[in-house]
Amino acid sequence: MAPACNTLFFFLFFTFPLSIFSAASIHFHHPLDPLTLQELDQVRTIITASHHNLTFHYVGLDEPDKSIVVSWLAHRTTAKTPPRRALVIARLNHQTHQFIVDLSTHSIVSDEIYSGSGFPMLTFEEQTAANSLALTHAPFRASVGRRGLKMEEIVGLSYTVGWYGEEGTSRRIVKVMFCYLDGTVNLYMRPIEGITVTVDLDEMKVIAYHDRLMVPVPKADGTDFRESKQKPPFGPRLKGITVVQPDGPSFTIHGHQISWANWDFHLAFDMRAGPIISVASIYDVEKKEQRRVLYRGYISELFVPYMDLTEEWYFRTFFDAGEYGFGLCAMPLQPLTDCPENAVFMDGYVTGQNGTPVNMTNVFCIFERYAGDIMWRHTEAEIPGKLITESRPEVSLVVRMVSAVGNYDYIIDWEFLQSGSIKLSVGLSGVLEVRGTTYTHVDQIHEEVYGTLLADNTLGAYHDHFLTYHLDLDVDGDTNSFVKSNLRKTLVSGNRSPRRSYWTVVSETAKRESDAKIQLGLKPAELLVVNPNKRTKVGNYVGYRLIPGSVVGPLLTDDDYSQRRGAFTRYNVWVTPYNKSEKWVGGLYTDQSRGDDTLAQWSLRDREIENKDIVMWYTMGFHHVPYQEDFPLMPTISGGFELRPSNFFDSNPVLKVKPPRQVKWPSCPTSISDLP
Ligand SMILES: *[C@@H]1O[C@H](CO)[C@@H](O)[C@H](O)[C@H]1NC(C)=O
Ligand SMILES: *[C@@H]1O[C@H](CO)[C@@H](O)[C@H](O)[C@H]1NC(C)=O
Ligand SMILES: *[C@@H]1O[C@H](CO)[C@@H](O)[C@H](O)[C@H]1NC(C)=O
Ligand SMILES: [Cu+2]
Repeated sequence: MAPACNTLFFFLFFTFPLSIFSAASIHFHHPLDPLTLQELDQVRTIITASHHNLTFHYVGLDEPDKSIVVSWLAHRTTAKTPPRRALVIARLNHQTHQFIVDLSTHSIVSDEIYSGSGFPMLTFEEQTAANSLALTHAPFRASVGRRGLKMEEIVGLSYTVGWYGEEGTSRRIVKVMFCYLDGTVNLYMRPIEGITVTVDLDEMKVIAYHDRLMVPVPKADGTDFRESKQKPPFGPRLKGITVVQPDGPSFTIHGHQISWANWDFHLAFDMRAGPIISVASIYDVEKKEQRRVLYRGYISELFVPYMDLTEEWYFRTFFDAGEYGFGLCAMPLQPLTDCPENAVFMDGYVTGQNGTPVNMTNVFCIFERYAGDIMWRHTEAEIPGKLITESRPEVSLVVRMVSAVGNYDYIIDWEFLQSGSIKLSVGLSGVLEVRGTTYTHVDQIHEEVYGTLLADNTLGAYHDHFLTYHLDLDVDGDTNSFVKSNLRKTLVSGNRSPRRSYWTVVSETAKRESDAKIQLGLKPAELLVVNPNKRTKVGNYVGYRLIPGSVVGPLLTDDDYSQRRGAFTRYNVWVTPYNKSEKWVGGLYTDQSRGDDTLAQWSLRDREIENKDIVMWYTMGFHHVPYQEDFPLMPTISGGFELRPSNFFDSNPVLKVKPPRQVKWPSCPTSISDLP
């Protein structure tokens, strides 16, 4: 949820030698490959040749049209890669520019000035500059003196300010808030309340200063999370544990294309979205063909509104992807702890504010998961004189990224199963955003405090996390329909049966967008994306279904300003016709947006979605009421959902999956019967 995910940034700075990018060969690319370091540097060279003093806020692949990608895939050995293009969003003279750069012709194809509401993602460098500026602001230093705090122990953090109904043009601003170290590295547990420094980012000037109240800074004691800082008593220690693959992994990676078991997909890194999974297809052994499942899937936005109305808090309604860059905040994964021993790692590249590419090492890990679970089993005990047991271990493939957006660490997993399922999960760890208070015991509190008292002087604020996924399923082809199969309670009349009631399935195919806006709740329904032009042998439409996780929806009113900006959370499921430019549910320019470019607005057109290329948007989330166990750092809490084949295969696709080869442990018995 919050600001300044830039701790590691400066260690990772990368300057590309000039000689390499001119020799860059571009014809080996998959059309959806992210821009390479060479290409990113080329983008910088092309743009800065004609534009000076601009700041780069986003650089990424301007993906080719879907039809071009699909036809490239069909002839991939012979087809020429479509021209490589970059989308660049930059600020220049207080204006937002949107450039398209063609890397094959080394030219700027278009340069549009955006004049609507909202601003691009913040850069690390401007946040750092704003924080430093705030720390040197004389009235701030006076406030610090009054509080008896040490200047050198203070850390500034840039918070996006949202929009609360202001009219007219707005300035691009952040509010810098402060935390205190002095005996801990867990600075978020030591907020310095009451002070707000408002900084104009384009001018890089302080434009407002408030010191409203003095509240004790929570103590450092007990906040540090590092092993070296922990004092006894300690918990029990487990024996060693790992996953061993003596023959290596069962997946292969060619560039960004990953193949494992029956799956084949493309993995790209984007500085806004983080991981993007594309052109996922599964090999059907019975049909002997590669079948399309998902054209593109990624997290379009993470909306994190806080519920505290105090002056230093009411505006904290963050859009982590659109404001801070979910990819930009990705952190190098730690071998052996973030990912198991059998993981392989992949780098990603982002662009710094001056256009310089940055190598983010180990941004993804890819590994096979074996956690002792069962893929399928059955014991047949009903045949007289026989006991037949058959079972298979579950082994899956996981792609992981961790993004540390300020205090929060989001663990993003895409898990592919041999059964054809894709499980998407999000783990939340890291530290809470807390408010300093005078209270040290709940019995002292007789006012609304918008949170839980977690420790002395420490209130954990109520908030939500909403993650909206873009899921462009292309089940066996582009043209799909969205089907809602309601499980309907039916009463039995007359003497038809001794039963009084039963339930049955009543399916409706959504014709238009308005038919597919779904607030999940107690009414059971199966939600399917089917191909109405393809049927199984017995005649069912081939499909995939969404199996939602725990259901969360907004508790704010629709006319609340932050909820207008986050209106895409109003429904858990939306379906829209595919449109290449409808990518970011909170709008392309999310910082200080006014809700005029959200999924909720797009879908007001109520377009036709039956037997069309459609995109499903799914919002999962968490209402977060903090508990004391979340202090000083949260054990991971997870949520997720599943995309599961549903009449996609003619029968169980993993019946004939053989168990993995047995691993012989050195000097260990391979089975119980080998034991002496
Ligand atoms: C770029 O910024 C620098 C420093 O602010 C200034 O000296 C220079 O004139 C600017 N160049 C242009 C082309 O605006
Ligand atoms: C990025 O950094 C990693 C680790 O230092 C290195 O192995 C990799 O080659 C770098 N990537 C490029 C393209 O230079
Ligand atoms: C695609 O979406 C954008 C933004 O909503 C809209 O302006 C444009 O008209 C749409 N294109 C088509 C072909 O519907
Ligand atoms: Cu939370």
